[in-house]
Amino acid sequence: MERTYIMLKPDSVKRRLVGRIISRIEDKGLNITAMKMFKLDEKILKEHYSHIADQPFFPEIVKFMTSGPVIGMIVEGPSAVQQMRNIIGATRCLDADAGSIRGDFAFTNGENLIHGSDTVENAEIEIKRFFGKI
Ligand code: IDP
Ligand code: MG
Repeated sequence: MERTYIMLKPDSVKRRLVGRIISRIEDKGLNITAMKMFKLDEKILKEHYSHIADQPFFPEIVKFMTSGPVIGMIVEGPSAVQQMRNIIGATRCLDADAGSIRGDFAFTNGENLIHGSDTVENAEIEIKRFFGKI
């Protein structure tokens, strides 16, 4: 079964949207098979976000992503990676379709509530990064 790494960002927790976001994942028919709440540090963010680490907005992302706890999850199901990307919506809030998590709840490009792996290969790398061997 395909699996993906999902992470509810600090704004999901602060805005008390965790329950509603998890409901959307469950409503879709996907299974949450692991979940934990923890805090990120700059070192792991530089790994996880290596593709944007040289962007001018990266220091703000670090500040945001370390501003409170996140909730990491493994989500499983057929085509879990793409199903979750569809539920999450586009990165930029103005591009995210209504009905997607970001389309319905996010109003900035940085604070966009939720991370989902973009490929099956990256999902396995991210699961290993945040959950170890599981
Ligand atoms: P994704 O989360 O949709 O996969 P990525 O391109 O992987 O998008 O970027 C990772 C995260 O970096 C985004 O979710 C967002 O929080 C932040 N980010 C990306 N592009 C911008 C931008 O142009 N301005 C501010 N933050 C951004
Ligand atoms: Mg990404």
